[in-house]
Amino acid sequence: MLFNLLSLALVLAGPPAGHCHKVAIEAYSCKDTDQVKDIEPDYWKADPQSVEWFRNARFGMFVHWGVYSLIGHGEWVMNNERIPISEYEKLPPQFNPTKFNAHDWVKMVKDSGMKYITITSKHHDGFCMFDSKLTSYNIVKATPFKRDPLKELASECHRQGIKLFFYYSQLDWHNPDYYPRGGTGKTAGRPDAGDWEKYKDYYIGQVRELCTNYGEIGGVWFDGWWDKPTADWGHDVLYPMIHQLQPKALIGNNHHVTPFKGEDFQMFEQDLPGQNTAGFNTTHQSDLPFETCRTINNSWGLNTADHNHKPIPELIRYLVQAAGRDANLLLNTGPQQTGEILPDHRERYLAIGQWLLTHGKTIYGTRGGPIKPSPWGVTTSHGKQIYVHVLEWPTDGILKLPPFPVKIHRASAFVGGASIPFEQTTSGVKLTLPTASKDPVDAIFVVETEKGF
Ligand code: H79
Repeated sequence: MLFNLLSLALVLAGPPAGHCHKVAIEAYSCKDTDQVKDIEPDYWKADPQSVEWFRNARFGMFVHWGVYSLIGHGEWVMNNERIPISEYEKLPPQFNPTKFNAHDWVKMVKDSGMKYITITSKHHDGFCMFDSKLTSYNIVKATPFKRDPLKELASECHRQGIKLFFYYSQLDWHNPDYYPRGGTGKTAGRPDAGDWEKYKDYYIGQVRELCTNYGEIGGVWFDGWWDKPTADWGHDVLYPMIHQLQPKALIGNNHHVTPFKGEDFQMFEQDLPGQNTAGFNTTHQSDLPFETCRTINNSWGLNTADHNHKPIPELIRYLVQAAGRDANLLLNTGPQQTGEILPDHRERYLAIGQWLLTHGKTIYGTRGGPIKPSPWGVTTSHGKQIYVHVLEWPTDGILKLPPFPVKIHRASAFVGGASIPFEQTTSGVKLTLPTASKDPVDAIFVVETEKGF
């Protein structure tokens, strides 16, 4: 249906054959590992202050938006419905999200208590949601919209004090040089030939554009590595290049394996650190900051059939569960083809923001623990204060905690601040929870200790 609406021929001038883009830092074209050794040590990691900022931020918005949003069957539609490139290329001429309003998005993010946005600059379908000189398969050159939404978003983020991260798919179902193919994208109709080195030039060059043309960015969030886990992806060049161009930017990669050298945070998809409902979150937990991404319904890109939006209390409790495991929550939305955020999602984000207005002190700037996540809930801490988040109320109203290695001065209800009885012995700590503090979302108590632990 959608494909029949317009039969405009789209000129798809990819990078001219044989043209090699000079992309990364000097070492790039050289395979000599000695050159890699020469890369300044500073370029292997992000500025520690911005890593600290990230750890404190705790809550961000993930955005999956692309020409797939026109179909409304999620961002994998090209692969799942076996749409060949020749058909998929009919989407960009129909993509005209004139209701996209960067100011409005960023304001909603602020009002929701989120500190950063991570948005798809290119998903697996290969279509670029930013102005790229390396392909005309991009939103400025191939759509009637002609605007660069990432530019508009970057300006608004700078204006309103929100950090902007770019999701970038290393996997590409459109570029013919993504060859040999990986595990997916085999029905795109590409010839069985291509030049992997050219693809690396292309993709690293695009990341260079993202790190050059949008002012200061918060970081780059890679995905798709798992499509070709044995390939040479040029990370030894890619990662230092990003840190050189954007010293404050954090690098993360959704490869589902132990973090690689040069990465600044470890991510988990649809699972809390330590959980594995998705099946691929078996990775060892590193010392890097954690982030977990989660869908509001069950889809990343717009899926018009998926109305299974999680209730607000469940989302708040997930944010609390993430913070209790020392992880940020990156909560996803798939905007519509018009450029608008679904009202069902907007309403949920804003409700979390309302909750954070009164409870944010127990989330932002905290660290997960010191008591490990338990069936009754989690703890977060800030200096001498330990915030006890009771998610399952104990039947007898007594919360039993393991022994504390420091003296407790006081225990109180977070809301209202009234003291509550506590008992500290060498075998453990007991808090007597007043029924008046019951809260079906999260009942928070503050334990003040002599010194943090
Ligand atoms: O962008 C969203 C999804 O489109 C993308 N990542 C999120 C953030 C995504 N791609 N795939 N998946 C999510 C889940 C499927 C993963 C699999 Fe595999 C790829 C299953 C088999 C191949 C990686 C490798 C995980 C298991 C093996």
